[in-house]
Formats: sequence, structure tokens, C-alpha cells
Amino acid sequence: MKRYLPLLALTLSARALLAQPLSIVPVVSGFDRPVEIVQDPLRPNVQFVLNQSGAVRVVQDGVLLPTPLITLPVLIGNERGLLGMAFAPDHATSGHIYFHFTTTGVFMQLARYTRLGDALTVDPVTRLNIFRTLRPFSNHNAGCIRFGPDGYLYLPTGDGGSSGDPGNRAQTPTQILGKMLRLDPTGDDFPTDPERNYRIPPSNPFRPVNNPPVPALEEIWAFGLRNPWKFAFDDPTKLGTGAMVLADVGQNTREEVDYEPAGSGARNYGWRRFEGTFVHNAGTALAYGPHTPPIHEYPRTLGQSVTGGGVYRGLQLGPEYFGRYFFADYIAGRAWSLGLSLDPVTGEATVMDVRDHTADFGGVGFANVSSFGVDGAGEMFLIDYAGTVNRIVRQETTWLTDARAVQGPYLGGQVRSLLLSDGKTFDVQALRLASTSPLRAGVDFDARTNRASRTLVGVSVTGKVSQALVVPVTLECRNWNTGLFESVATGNWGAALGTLSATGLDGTKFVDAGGNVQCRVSMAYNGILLASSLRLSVEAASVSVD
Ligand SMILES: [Ca+2]
Ligand SMILES: [Ca+2]
Repeated sequence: MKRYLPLLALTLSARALLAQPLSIVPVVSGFDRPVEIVQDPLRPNVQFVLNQSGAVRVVQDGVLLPTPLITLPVLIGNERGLLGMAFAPDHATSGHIYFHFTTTGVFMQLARYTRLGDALTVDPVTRLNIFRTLRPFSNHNAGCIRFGPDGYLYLPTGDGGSSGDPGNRAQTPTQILGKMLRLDPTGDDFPTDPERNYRIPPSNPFRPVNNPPVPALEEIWAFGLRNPWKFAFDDPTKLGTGAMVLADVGQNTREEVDYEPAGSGARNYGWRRFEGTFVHNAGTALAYGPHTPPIHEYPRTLGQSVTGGGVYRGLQLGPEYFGRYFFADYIAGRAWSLGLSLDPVTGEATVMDVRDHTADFGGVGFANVSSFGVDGAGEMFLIDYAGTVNRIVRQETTWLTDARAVQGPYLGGQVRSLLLSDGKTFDVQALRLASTSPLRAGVDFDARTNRASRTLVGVSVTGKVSQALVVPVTLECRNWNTGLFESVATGNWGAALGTLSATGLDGTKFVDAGGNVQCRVSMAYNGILLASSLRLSVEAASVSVD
């Protein structure tokens, strides 16, 4: 009589349902007030780290090189200095790199430099000034700059500084401060002005032709920001949605995270009337409504200066972290990630759960987190302003399984990664073909029992779908008598981890003479409303034998 050993399968399932702890490991040190890390688009093994004092340091294969890419002539101090860097989308051919920094004057300057090929130095004479804003106070210079999926450059200006936005700039349509700007730096709408060398994208929401909610400067993309030190786009090239997630540093009540579906211009994030959802200045009217509230905020008891990160689209942290947004508090030394539940119609996000990683990263005060960043594979860095770049990693665990992915893809899918560092996580992505075709993704796995026994008692697979969808999933095993795969379990998986288990299987059918089992898990989905892609992650696969 076959004996069923449910304990192994139950153990695996229970393990999979627990949040996998993360940790940080230092990668490279020796920076002077580092505020940003940017992946070299031409060299996968190179990242650039911005010292606030002006040098752009080069990290190659995790080693800090002695010669900077370039040292910019910045005015350093407090919140001033070198703050942002972005490669042009066409950098491979144009060589263009953009920097955002404080200059004497006092301006926040956006300037372009040109690199030759994939050189690790840039000639300062290639500088072209693109845009600048006069700064009434030394603080709230915002910081990072990013190209959006639309190819345009996004530049947050900060509210001008001091405290409480004394000039009410963030709600003033004729003020460039307190806004998110969107520029096209590939052209020049101002041929007689040597300091303004950009085009205003035709689709910018405050161009009169686009019927704006209020007449305003045409460079403006969004209103009502205080000091959005860090923002990021959810990278569509890594199955992200293209949304913008930004973290706006609060005044004295709330730190906030704002979410903007791709292409949603003309939002008003509320400052200085609102600080998060709190009414900070009741006497200030919004320039226009409605107020777009944050998707997440936290009070001063938890932190005093939010540092935005990004939506994780890498592999190494495991599927449960895919699509989660990481952020930190600079002053308190805390870090979190939150899950994003996306409305398939509107693209709006609500926060599913917030995980506090502070203890796993070293406890409260573990770092003054000045920035996050991602490498070319989407893996995440965390920068300590004291001078160290860390990686966020998954704490290693031992899965009690010896399954391995052996084959893919199915129609419309491809195996993204067969074997990861822990050896037990498969990751499969699928792209939709024609709109009428079901989206299919799957992976075959070869579950070796390492014993010459044909007594199979159970197979289980744990996984999730990295979209806000529920998708039918099938687990099949090969019948060695017929050579055909047979369905042994079916279910539905969504963003939460789900498990398919088959127990009491006939070993004379499903186990070969060498004790091996071949199974596959696959899904099919029709009618994707929002996403053009779907990603199935198989967290663990196991087989139990007597
Ligand atoms: Ca010009
Ligand atoms: Ca706000």
C-alpha cells in the first residue's frame, strides 16, 4: 500500500506562504555623500554613483575606479550639489547624458554632456545648458531626473524651499517651482535663448491646445509637489506598467508616496494646501482640482524624510517581490516595500500590504538611505549617504525540493530564467500574441527523486501571477506508460501565492524506473484588459516519494 507523506508538501507550502526575508549587503564604499546610482546602458557591469560634491564615480564589476566619469562644477551644501543623472534614450548613438545640479547664482541647472562611445570619462567641453531655475532658498531642490517610457525628460523642481512654501509656488500656474516638468531636450523651441535648449512636447497637458484645467507654464506636467527628491518609472521593458511613482518629502506631518498611471499628466498632488491627506494650509486653494492624494503616507513617528525607490522588476528577490515598490526614510533609517494592486481599467494603484524591512536591513537607523537604484537586470541597490552602495538581496533558504526547470516555452511564452541562485525558483514570462489568442506561459520541471522507486505520493507547485489578475493554472505529470502529460491538479492563481497539489498519485504511471517525475505547470488567459504581458512565477516545486 502506498503511504502518503503529506508532511513534506505541507512544509513546502507553509514555507512558501511566509514572506521571504530580505537583507542588504555592501557592494562598494568610499563615496562622498552619494545620492544616486545609475546603470550604464552600454556596459552591464558598470554603474555610476553621484557624489553630491560633484564627482560622478565609476563602479566596474563592483570596484570603485579611481577616475570619475566627470566632475561637475557644483555649488555644494546642505541640499545642494550634484543631484541627478539620466542617459538619453538614444545614448548609444547620441552619447548624451543629462545632469541636474546646483550652480552659483543660485540655479538648479540641467545640462547635457556627450560621451564618446562607451568611454568611462566624459569631456567637460561637451556641455550644453538645457534648462535652469532660480532658487529662492537653498533647500527643496528635488533631485533625480528620469526619462519616461515616452522618451521625454521628467524634472521635478521642488517648491523653492524654506518651509511651508512661503511663496505658494506649488499652486501657482505661472511658477515653475513645485511642479513636475516634462521636456524634450532633443530640440530647441527657444532659438534666441542660449540657456533654454529644449522643446515642449506637443502632448504636454498645459499647452493651450490640449485644453488644460488652468492656464499654466507649458513645461509643467504636474502640480503640487514639495520636494520630490526621488521618483521612478515602473520599467515597461521589464514588464512594468510605465507608471510614475514618486515620493514627496513632507513638511512636519506626513511623508507620502504618489502613484501616477502611465501618461496621466496634469495631476495636482496638492501641496501646499495638502501635506499627504492632511490639510496643511487651509487658506490655500488648489490651482485646480481634484487633489490626487497619495497611495501611501506615514507619520512623523515613523520618519521625517521619505526616499523614494522603485517598483521591483528583477528576479533575484523572488516572485513575491515582483511589482512591489521599495522606499525608505532617510532620517529614521527605516525601509519598506508595498504591494500595488492595479485597477485593470484605470491603471490606478492601491496599496495591498506594507512590509517593514528595517529589522532585516539592520534595525532602525541602519542607514541614511539617500537613494535606491537598479542594475541592468532590475536588481535593486540601496545607497547609504555615509558612503556605501548596498544591494538588496534575498536571504537564502533551503527549499526541500530537487526540482529543476528543464524546458520551455509554450505558445507565447518563454522561460526567463531556468535556475536561480537558490536553485529553486523558476520565472516565466509570456507576451500576448494576437488579441484573440489566449496568453500561455508555463514551465516543465523534472523532479528527480534520486531513488529507484516508483512510489509517488505527491507533487506540489507554489507560485503566483505577477499582475492583478486571476489566471487558471494546470499542473500536469507525464504518464510514462503513454508518454503523455495528464492533468493532476488545476486551480487559479493571482497575485498572492497559490499552491497546486496532487496527492495519492499512481507511481506506476507517473514515476519512471529511475525514480524521476516530469511535470509541468502552465496557464492560459484570455482578455487581458490592461497588461500586454503576463508573468507567471513558480516559487517552488516538490515531489514526495515513499
Ligand atoms: Ca535656445
Ligand atoms: Ca501631495
